[in-house]
Amino acid sequence: MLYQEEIETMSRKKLEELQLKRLQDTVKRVYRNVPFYQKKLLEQGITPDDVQTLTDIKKLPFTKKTDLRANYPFGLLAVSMKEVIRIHSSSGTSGKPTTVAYTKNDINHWAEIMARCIAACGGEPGGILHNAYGYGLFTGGLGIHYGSEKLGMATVPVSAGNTERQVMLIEDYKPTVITATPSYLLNIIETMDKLGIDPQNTSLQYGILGAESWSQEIRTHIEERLNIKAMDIYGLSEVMGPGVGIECKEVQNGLHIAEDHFLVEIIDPESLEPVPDGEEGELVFTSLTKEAMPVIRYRTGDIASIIPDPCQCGRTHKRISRIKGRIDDMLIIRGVNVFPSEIESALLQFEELVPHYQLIISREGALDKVTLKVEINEKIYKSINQNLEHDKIKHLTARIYRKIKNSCLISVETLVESPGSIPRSEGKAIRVLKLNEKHVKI
Ligand code: DLL
Repeated sequence: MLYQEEIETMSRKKLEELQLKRLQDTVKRVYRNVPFYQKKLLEQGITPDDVQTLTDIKKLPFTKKTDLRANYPFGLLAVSMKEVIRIHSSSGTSGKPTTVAYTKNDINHWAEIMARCIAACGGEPGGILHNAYGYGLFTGGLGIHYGSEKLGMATVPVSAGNTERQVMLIEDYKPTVITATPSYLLNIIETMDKLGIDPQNTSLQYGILGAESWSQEIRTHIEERLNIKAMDIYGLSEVMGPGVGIECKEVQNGLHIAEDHFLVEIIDPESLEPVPDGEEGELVFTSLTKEAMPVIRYRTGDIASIIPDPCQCGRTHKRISRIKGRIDDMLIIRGVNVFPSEIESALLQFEELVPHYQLIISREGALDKVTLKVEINEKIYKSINQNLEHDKIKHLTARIYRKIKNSCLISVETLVESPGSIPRSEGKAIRVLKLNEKHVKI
C-alpha cells in the first residue's frame, strides 16, 4: 500500500525541485541559527546563496559524529529550546553519547515517514503491530510507535525484553506485523520453540527489521522459521531515527530513501568524493525538513551503494543496498578487510549451528587476532552426548575454519560451544567484542 502515493511516486524532476528548495531553506536556517555551521560555511567561503543546484551540495562541509559530541548536548540546535518537544540519545563506543532533538513538526514528519514505511511493508490501518524495539532514549521504539499509530494500526508498545511475555502477547493479540531487531526476533523465535509454540503458525505476516546489520541469509532463516516476509528498515538518530530507508514488500531488494526529507550521497571515505551509482561507499545524508537539529552532509560511517534501476513497486525514491556494516566494524586481519555480515553469511550455511555468533578481537603483538564463537543446536548436542570433545565437533570446527578462510579470506580461531552459551540479544546484538575497548551503553 502506498501511504502517500503522490510523494512516493513523484517524478524525479518534481522531486529534485522539491529537494533543492528544501536544501536551500535548510542551509539558510543553519547559517542563521547554528554558529557551528555558520563558522564551517564561512571557512569554506560559502554563503547560502551559493546553493543554486542540487550538485552544489558538494560545496558544503561534512558533519561527523565527533561534531555532535563536541557540541553535546544542545550546541547544534537550530531552534530555541522552547520549541523542542522530544530528545533522544544514542549510545556510542566511547565518550559522551550523541543527543538529538525534535520540534513538533519534526515529530509529525517522522510519524508520516514511518507510517509510509510500515505501509510499504504490509501494515494496514485496522491491523495490529507488535513493536518489540526498545522504548526509551533509543529512537527505535517511539519512532515505530508514532508511525504505526499514524497509519491507524493498533500498536502494542511491548518494547524489548521479557521474551516469554512477548510470545504470549503474539499468541493472544494476533498481530500481523512485528517490528524488532533481527537478533531479537531470533531470540523470540527460539523462545517460541522452547515454549512449544510453532513459529510457523502465528498470526504474523510481516517483519520490519533493522537497527543492526543482518545478512540475506539471516533474512531467509527468519522468513522460513516464522513464515513471514521480512523487510529491512534503516535509520540513525542523528538523521532522524528509523525510517530513513525502507524496503518494499513487493521487491525486497534495496531500501527506498525518504528522498523528500533526506538527500543521500555515497562517498569514498578516503577521498570524500562521490562514488558512481552501484559502487560501495559511505552513506552521507543531509536533512531537508528538520527544524530542531538539521544535519548537513552527515557522514554515517555505514557502507552501502545506490541501486540505480527503478523499482518495480512504482516508488521513485532512490534505493540503497542493504548496509554491509559500519566502517568501524570492518575487521582488518593481516591486510584483508572483512565485515562481520560476511562471516555471518558463511556461518548460516551450517545446519548444525544456531544463528548466533560472536567475534572476539584481541591483540597479539602488533596484529589483531579474531576468535569466532559459534553454537551448536540442541539436536547435535544431544547426538554427541554433550561432549564437545567429540570427533564430530572437531570435524565441524575444521569445516567452519575452511569455509571462512575460503569465503572471507581470513583465518579465525573457531570455538564451537554448547547451546545457549552465546548471550542472546534484546536489542542490538553485540556480534563483535573488542577486548581492548570500553563499550558505553545507555
Ligand atoms: O538504530 C534507528 C533504527 C531503529 C533503525 C529501529 C531501524 C530500526 P541508532 O541507534 O542511532 O539508530 O543507530 C544507527 O545503526 O548508523 C547503522 O550503523 C545501524 N543500522 C540501523 N539500521 C540498520 C540496518 C537506529 N537496517 C546505526 N542495517 C546506523 C544495518 C543498521 N545497520
